[in-house]
Amino acid sequence: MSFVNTEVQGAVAIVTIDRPKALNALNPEVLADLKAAFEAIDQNTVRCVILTGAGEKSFVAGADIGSMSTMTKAEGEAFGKLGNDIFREIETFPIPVIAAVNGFALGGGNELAMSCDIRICSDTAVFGQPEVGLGITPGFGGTQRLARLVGMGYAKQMVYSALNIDAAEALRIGLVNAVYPQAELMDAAMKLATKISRNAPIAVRNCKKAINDGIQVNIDDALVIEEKLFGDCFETHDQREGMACFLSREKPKPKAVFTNN
Ligand code: DAK
Repeated sequence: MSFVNTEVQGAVAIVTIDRPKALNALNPEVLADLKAAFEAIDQNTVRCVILTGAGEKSFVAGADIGSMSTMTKAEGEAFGKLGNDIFREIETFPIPVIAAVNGFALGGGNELAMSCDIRICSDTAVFGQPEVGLGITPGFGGTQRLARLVGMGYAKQMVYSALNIDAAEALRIGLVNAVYPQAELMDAAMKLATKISRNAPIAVRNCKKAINDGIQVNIDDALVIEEKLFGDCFETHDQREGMACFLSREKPKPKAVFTNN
């Protein structure tokens, strides 16, 4: 039995973490299933992924405290690496990943959402980094990605205080892009994913890579990264078709297979 289910609707894959009895908390098995689920996505046919949690209460309520409570230093380090590796795989997954945060996103849950490209949430969502209350630091990128997303001041406040914030506050500080009534969240995620999936796939992939890689380096090097990825779009089917269709006022048909020709 897997703790992660994948459903493909058209060009969108919906990946659901399915351990609702523990509020979808991440134990080593869930992390392994999550890794397997992403690796099984057919990147030739799927153009956008939605990541969410099963049930109405929780996206992911953090790393599994029961599993962690007895870990040795070596096991803790290995667990941190397992999480960091899969979160980084999601962050650098060639196609966009939308987190549809349907409830608690605490600790590893907030960190998982932050490894996605875009976060939208339900009006019931709760975000926080409670780790210091448990005697640990955030271990799946929370000390790094939160500051990059919302700025150092607010990130430090959340991490040091271990206080949770609600959906409206998450929207105000830019942790999420939009808030929806719970019942409308998945439709909104699907609408956005479908819009993304209809755009030129090589261009969308190159945009993700340009933004991700460029943010890590100085502006001069970042612009070189952009130039290279911009150049890579030329002579592709999508560039030829997209521009020809603009000129002839027809609707472009993005190519389904990802080859640079
Ligand atoms: N782990 C394990 N089980 C959890 C859980 C979690 N994080 N969160 C909830 N559950 C389980 C509860 O134990 C309960 O199970 P049963 O007792 O029914 O068997 C069930 O889910 C329902 O939870 P509650 O009964 O507590 O539900 P409530 O609505 O009353 O409260 C809550 C919901 C989310 C406020 C509460 O469950 C809660 O505070 N949960 C813990 C949230 C939390 O502290 N999350 C952060 C975990 S720490 C690292 C790697 C990773 C990390 C750090 C370091 N390295 C290796 C360096 C990451 C750390 C974390 O994420």
